[in-house]
Amino acid sequence: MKAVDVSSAASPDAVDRSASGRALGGIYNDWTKDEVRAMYARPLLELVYDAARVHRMHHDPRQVQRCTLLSIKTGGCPETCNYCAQSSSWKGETKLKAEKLMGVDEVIAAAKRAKEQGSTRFCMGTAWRGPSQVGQGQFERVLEMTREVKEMGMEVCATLGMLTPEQAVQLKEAGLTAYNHNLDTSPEYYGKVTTSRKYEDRLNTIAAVRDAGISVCCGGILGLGEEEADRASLMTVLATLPEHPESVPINALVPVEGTPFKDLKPPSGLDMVRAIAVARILMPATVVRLSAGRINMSPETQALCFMAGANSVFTGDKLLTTPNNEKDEDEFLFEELGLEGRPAFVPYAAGAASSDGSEWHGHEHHKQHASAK
Ligand code: SAM
Ligand code: DTB
Ligand code: SF4
Repeated sequence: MKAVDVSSAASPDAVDRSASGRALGGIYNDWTKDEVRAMYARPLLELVYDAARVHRMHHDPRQVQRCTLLSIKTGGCPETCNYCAQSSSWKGETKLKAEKLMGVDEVIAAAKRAKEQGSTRFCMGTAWRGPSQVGQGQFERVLEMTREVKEMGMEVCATLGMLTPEQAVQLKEAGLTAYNHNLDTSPEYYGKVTTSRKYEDRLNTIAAVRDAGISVCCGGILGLGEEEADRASLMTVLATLPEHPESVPINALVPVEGTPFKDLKPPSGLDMVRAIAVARILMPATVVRLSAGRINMSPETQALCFMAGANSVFTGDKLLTTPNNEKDEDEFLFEELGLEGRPAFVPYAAGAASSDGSEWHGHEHHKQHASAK
């Protein structure tokens, strides 16, 4: 058989450049909307190929973090997010019963179960406009939950709505690793998603979280009726924040009966793959989370999402109010794809230490493990 000469096919460039001419894997905060739109429009497999290369420059591609969500205060929310099961505005139609804030012991028991099942991040959600809406006692209780989950050696994340800078500092002092506050969609389309708050309110909370030294978890939802240009615009906002969010969840709309968006068509699996690939190239060091909507994805689509750079999923039988993938099914998926859990507190790749200042003791082991492959 004739040998194939590959010498002329190898790239002579020391720096691997993407279609935009930027160094692949470089951390940039000055992406333009036009560049991101062009990236969004690339042939999917070319995009995924570049994203997979960026992924390998900053992450161990075999590691996918298991995270567990718990709705610690369900329903009765005064906000009007049109996708959400928990707004009190359509409680007559969703039939979702508002519950009280859970007790500390019950939450810690759930966190322990999550840890036993391999989760390294525990995220607590409240259907609040923000802690200012409730009495100080309730916020204190969330601070106590935060302290106790942190002591268990898990990353602890909360999503409590809008924060004041003082509340962000209190959460930091309690040991909170990350705060989730999504921009959901583009600034241009946001008015179609909710009118009870402004995009700027979201950006202010994100800035308060960053200033308090808590790591930022901020992403969006696909399938709210937006155009592809809105998806590119959201990605541009995220990738041009003064620092990239350490965590970017990409959700597919889960249409919930009784909500204004109940009849919207969720994005396709390949729409999710494309969004993940774009997020990976724009924010190379970030943990990109394949979030809501995974329950409707085939193993093959999920595999493409991991190839495109997703390195986190939610595990456990429930997200906040909607069902999640079965445990057995997820275990099988990890096994089939050769994936392993990502430990807690892997340093944020762009800036050495994770932004909560904690050390990751598995680092040496991780290096050996990674180089042994
Ligand atoms: N109330 C807080 C807030 O809005 O920031 C925290 C909880 S809220 C439910 C957390 C995030 O879940 C939202 O920002 C949204 O991105 C996502 N989410 C909520 N309902 C969803 C749905 N039906 N489908 C997909 N994502 C959803
Ligand atoms: C995020 O971006 N997705 C998670 C988490 N952050 C809080 C929530 C998904 C919720 C899906 C709908 C539900 O279960 O109510
Ligand atoms: Fe409330 Fe959050 Fe749901 Fe909006 S997404 S209605 S703020 S719980």
